[in-house]
Amino acid sequence: MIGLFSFINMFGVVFFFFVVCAFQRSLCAKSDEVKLAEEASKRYGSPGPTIFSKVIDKSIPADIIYEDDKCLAFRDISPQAPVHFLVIPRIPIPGISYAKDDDAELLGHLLVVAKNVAKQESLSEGYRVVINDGKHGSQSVYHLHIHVLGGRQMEWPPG
Ligand code: DGP
Repeated sequence: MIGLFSFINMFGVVFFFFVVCAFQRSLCAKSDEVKLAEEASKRYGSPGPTIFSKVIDKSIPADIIYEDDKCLAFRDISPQAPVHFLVIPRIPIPGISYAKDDDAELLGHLLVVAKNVAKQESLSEGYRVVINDGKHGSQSVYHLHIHVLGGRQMEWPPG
């Protein structure tokens, strides 16, 4: 009987420990996103969260084809070419026109990732890299993103 009690107690302690760890992990993941959003709002104004924040925190599904500590690449939901992916920074800069001069390293990193993922996607014949900005640029999601389109012949000028 005592043996059964101590088994149940031990199981309870292990279960409690497991729940606390899981809770702490989820708090850490969230606080990273919150920290980035706070930093972004100080540097770039107060952008509202966009759908891409949900892609980053994985609360909505996306076909993510690359990620590191600074950025993600994922397939566009409405592809305009056989291969069409977006590269976005984790920090929610609203658009390229909001970027600061000292963001040069991050902006360079996004382009290097765009080039590497294009290679990973076998775009050996070339591709187009596009950043839409603001109203005249027909930007629809106000979280900086680089479009990479390939797998067909592109035309010029763009519409
Ligand atoms: P732009 O017009 O440059 O702001 O392009 C925004 C792109 O984002 C557009 O091509 C469609 C894509 N997009 C919008 N919402 C989602 C989404 O929830 N998931 C994915 N994968 N792409 C999205």
